[in-house]
Amino acid sequence: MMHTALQYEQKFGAHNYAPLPVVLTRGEGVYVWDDKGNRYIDMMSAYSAVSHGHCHPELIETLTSQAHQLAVTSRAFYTDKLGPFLEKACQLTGQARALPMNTGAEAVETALKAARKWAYTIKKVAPNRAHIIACENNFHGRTITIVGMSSEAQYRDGFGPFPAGFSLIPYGDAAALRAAITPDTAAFIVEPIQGEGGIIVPPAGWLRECAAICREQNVLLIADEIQTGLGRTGKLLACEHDGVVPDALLLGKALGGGLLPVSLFLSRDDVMNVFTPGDHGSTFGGNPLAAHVASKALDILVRDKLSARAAELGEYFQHALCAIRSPLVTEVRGKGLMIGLVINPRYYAAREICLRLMSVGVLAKETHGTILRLTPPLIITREQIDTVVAAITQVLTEAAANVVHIQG
Ligand code: IF1
Repeated sequence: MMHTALQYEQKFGAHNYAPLPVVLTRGEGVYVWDDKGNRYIDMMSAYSAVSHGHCHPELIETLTSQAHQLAVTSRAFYTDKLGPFLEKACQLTGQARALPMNTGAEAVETALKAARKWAYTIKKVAPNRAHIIACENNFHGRTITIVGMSSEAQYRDGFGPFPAGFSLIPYGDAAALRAAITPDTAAFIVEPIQGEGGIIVPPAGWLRECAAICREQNVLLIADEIQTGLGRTGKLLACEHDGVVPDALLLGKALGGGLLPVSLFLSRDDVMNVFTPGDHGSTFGGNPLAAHVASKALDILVRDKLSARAAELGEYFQHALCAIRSPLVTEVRGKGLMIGLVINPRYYAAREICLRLMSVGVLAKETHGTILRLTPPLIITREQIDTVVAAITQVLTEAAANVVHIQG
């Protein structure tokens, strides 16, 4: 029996997402098309994995030429593509070494393992006593260890028991970090801007203060830049806004050029050297196809100045959004092209606004019910931003007109 694309996913898939009712069939740059030929501007860019735009021609060329040559070998052997990629990533980020994985969660798990083993072998924490601090409202992935340090009930419900050795502090609170550190503390893992948490930008200088506290207490500062990194917030790394070079760094999403899952755990020599052969690994981690595509993705990021572009266009975009002055919007926040539009839940759920935006050719996704995430590909133009702002203005104006009484 023939099913529609929607029915296929509903009938044969797991219901772990509630997608918008649109079936995408094609992508090019900032645009995607559905199965009816409608074109949309993509304001999701796959949660910032498509910063280079959909099906970037140079990245497609890199992918296909390497795919014809050598794709997956395992790490049982060296390849000609992995080393140059790791060197490039280290040079760009100021880290000494990089360990390649595939998904962000795998890189996060790698960081947690490295931090614990560093604590035992270098900091001399007693066996099985290593403690790691994270922030309330964090998002670092979906594995059992990672959701074990989440404060979001839905991410944890039904998946316990969770590994011990984690505690949470309020995001943005340096005193709480200092108070939470014990002699057993191995690391503090933090997103420079909380993405899933609702595009939460911490107070300026907070990350720098955390770095100083970690340095003073011999605690590893692990920056999870899987979403904020690679130009998204207007700098190559969001840590740069506070002049911080973390002890360890996580990259993912856009690193794969919008084509492949590629992630990295980067750190200092003394941290990375805790791994000895056989300690840790991954079937696909560091494969030559992924390494070559990711290396090209980094080249394009630098050549096309996508970080500076995100800074300039993000400011332009935020300014235009603030100028809408809709009574339905309680706040516009973010940095670079990582923007959150907060919808007043008294009037609409953000998802309703997303559905209305879809009908006028803009695809966006809500988070935590009230925040519209606006994270377009970094190649977006001013003209395309103007089109999106016009669509948002139209939708908010029409939605506000439907509200019986807007309280002043
Ligand atoms: C979902 C969120 C975004 C991440 C940070 C690690 C990971 C992510 C800062 C793990 C992944 C994705 C996962 C995806 C939705 C999306 C998301 F809303 F869940 F949080 F982007 F904001 N660190 N974030 O943002 O990377 O293993 O997915 O490659 O799980 O629904 P991954």
